[in-house]
Amino acid sequence: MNDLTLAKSASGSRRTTQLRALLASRELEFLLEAHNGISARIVEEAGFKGIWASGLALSAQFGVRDNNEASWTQVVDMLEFMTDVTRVPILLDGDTGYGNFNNMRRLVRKLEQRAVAGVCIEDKQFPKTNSFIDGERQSLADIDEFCGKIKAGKDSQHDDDFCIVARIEALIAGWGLDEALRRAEAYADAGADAVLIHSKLPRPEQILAFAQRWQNRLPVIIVPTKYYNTPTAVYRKAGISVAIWANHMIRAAVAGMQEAAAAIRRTETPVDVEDRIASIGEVFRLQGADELQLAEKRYAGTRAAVSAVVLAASRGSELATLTDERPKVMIPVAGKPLLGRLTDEFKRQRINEIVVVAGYKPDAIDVPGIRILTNPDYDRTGELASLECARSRFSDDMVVVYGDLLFRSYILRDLLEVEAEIVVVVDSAEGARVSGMPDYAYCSAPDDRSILDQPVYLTRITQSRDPAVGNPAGRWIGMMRVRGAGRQWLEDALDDLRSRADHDDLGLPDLLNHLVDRGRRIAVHYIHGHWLDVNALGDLERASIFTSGGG
Ligand code: SPV
Ligand code: MG
Repeated sequence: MNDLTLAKSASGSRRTTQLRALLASRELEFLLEAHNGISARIVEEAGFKGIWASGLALSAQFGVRDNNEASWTQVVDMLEFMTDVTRVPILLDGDTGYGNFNNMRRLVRKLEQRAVAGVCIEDKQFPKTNSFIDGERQSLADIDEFCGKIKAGKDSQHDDDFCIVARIEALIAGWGLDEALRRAEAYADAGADAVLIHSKLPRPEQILAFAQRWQNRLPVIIVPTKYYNTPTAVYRKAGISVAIWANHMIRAAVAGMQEAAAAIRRTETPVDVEDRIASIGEVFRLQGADELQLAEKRYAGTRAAVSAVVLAASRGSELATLTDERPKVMIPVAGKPLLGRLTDEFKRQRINEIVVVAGYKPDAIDVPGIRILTNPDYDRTGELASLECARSRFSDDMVVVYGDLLFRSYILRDLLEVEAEIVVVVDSAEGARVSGMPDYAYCSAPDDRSILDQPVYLTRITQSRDPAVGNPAGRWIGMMRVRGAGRQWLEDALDDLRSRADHDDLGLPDLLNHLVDRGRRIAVHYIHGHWLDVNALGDLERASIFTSGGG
């Protein structure tokens, strides 16, 4: 459910129609109070078929009294937040209608515009006071004037099913049952859709006496705040239509907040309350954060999250004493470790899930924002085994890269634009200085920038030139992207290769060759220089020139 603006329910009926059905239902129905968007959502999720937008609770969440201190437009604005995030009908506690018949007319029109299903008005004077504060001292509205307000409201509604509930305060104000019934008759004649009979006694006898004499001429709504412990079977037997739990969400929120505030203040830490309060994730869920992420993919052209797997297990013993205490990827280049430079590049492309497979001296890896996994057999296994170590963190879109690479930012940025299941980055620059063991890439076509968008596929990677296969089109730089079905290809290949006797010696080129042999199309993304890897001491000087903009 995340069309947050729908006025209709999942069943397709309008909220007004649903509220009318609740009032007409032969079952006892329940509304629960809500006072803002998130509480409304919680009430709906709990399974309530309707919401009571309580004047008391709405005032309280604003931090003001239930005396019409909040303006009615402030109330209606809050109702819009509530109807935006729910589909069940909302019955507004509209106090006295916020004025005379004319204010009532405007109120009804505004409520319809905001998808509120009905309004309950009480026969007191504006500004009202909550019924539980000196109820006897409150003067009731003149019956004729109040009937005029009901009629004006009914005449203003555009949707026939919009409900106007007439609330009778005669019992609260100490007038007795006969006056309550006299008023109920008059309000029914004026066109009310239901009556709400309110009582502040701790037992239900007043409302039961009313119900017995009223005989359901219109549906009867009750608010068992003071007589809350009456079994609901009693209401069913009395033929009550709707019981409203009128203030329980604001009271739950107040108690929860007071407890948390006191504990955090007392202990100077949220540690004690952390497990008792909602997680941030739960708050995001109630806000519908997931829906926005989906919408972003659809409308904002935002690419799905890409992750990175960095293979950084080897010591790099060619780098002599520089790696006595740290793996190669932690050697600083112009003051920053290689791995730090690499993760900076990822972050620049909003790749934030970075898994580094360490091996040699993993504790010496100190780079923020990465997840370190370890290949315990790094000294007798190859890159394939390290990649296996990261398998539990594979994602549907990931860049796999050697940890000793330095490259210009555009190389990764452009790679992220390529639409292929698996794509390898191949440098077609002739005569690039080579240290270590180059990975020669043989491809279906050479790098020809005059032919745009020509798909090129990998045919083989070898570590020495192989005249039998022809001329290499360039060097694989040790970076690839795997996405969509490519992830399954990769995992299948890892499974296939596990049974090979030489498994422990295998590297990523063996994996790529196996994929090619299996008929998988590995796309080639050509670049022309602008990268280097660090294999030997001489590379470090080049690396430092490279990072200062040269190379
Ligand atoms: C409300 O919830 O604001 C009500 C019910 O009007 S009561 O507080 O009982 O008056
Ligand atoms: Mg109220």
